[in-house]
Formats: sequence, C-alpha cells, structure tokens
Amino acid sequence: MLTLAIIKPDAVAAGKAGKVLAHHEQSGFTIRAATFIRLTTGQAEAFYAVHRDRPFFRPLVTFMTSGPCMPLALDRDDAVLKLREVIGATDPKEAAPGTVRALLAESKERNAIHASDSEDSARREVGFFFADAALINT
Ligand code: 3AN
Repeated sequence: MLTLAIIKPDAVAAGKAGKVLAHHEQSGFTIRAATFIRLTTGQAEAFYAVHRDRPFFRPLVTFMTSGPCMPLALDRDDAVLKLREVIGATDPKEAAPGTVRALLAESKERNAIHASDSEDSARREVGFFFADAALINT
C-alpha cells in the first residue's frame, strides 16, 4: 500500500531531507517515487483545499511555496497508519519521542513533514504528484 509524504520546505532548507529519508527507510518504507519541486501558489492551494476555511490556510500556502519540497510515494503494509506513527503529532511539542517531528520539526506550521491522513487522501495525494508510470514496482 502507498502513502504520500512531503519533506517540507523547512526540512529541505535546513539540510535535513536525507535524515527524513533515512528515517523512513529505517521504518520499513520503500520509496516508490520521489521528486523535488517548488510548489506554485495554485498547486499548494489545490493540495490543501480541505483546509481552505481554516485560519492557518494562507500562512500554510505561503510556507509550502517558500522553497522546494520533496514529495515521496512510500510503500509498506499499513502504510498510511504507520507513516502517521513515524512522523508524530502535528505540533512537535506533542510529538512522541523518536518521531520525525519530535526530532526535526521547528513548530506546528514548520513541522518538517506531511503524511496522508487516510487511504482516500493517500490515493488522491499520490496521484496529485505522481503519474502511474512514475511508480516503480507497484
Ligand atoms: P497533519 O500535517 O499532522 O496531518 P493537518 O492536516 O491538520 O496536520 O494540517 C496540515 C498542515 O497545516 C500541518 N502539517 C501544519 O503545517 C499546518 N497546521 C495545522 N494546524 C495548524 C495550526 N493550528 N497552526 C499552524 N499551522 C497548522
């Protein structure tokens, strides 16, 4: 099963992308597709459309377009749930010890990593960045 992660602009800019990738690999995920992209405002708005009416939407779009990020399609059994465990709570202050956000995130907004929150979101979000042809061995 696939899920989508995005190594966010804060983690890429801080030179932590490799650490995040290593964390995923050590947690049993196989990388099926990866890219390096600076999102346009339109792309970030479309990706986070479910949060359109939330107060943090505009700052989130500004942050996510502030520099390059790395979307990844990650594969393992129970991928969606397992990746949510591996990344930790949205706010790094509440994230369990050893999770990506506890180790690497700066704040609730600049929180290093995105992970799909359901199987439906995972299908939509993997498809948002990767055509079927880009997914190796799936
Ligand atoms: P998660 O990334 O843990 O699934 P969501 O989906 O609720 O969290 O929120 C999407 C993104 O919006 C978060 N990763 C974070 O960057 C930002 N965000 C969520 N809640 C807040 C908040 N209260 N203040 C600032 N940014 C937030």
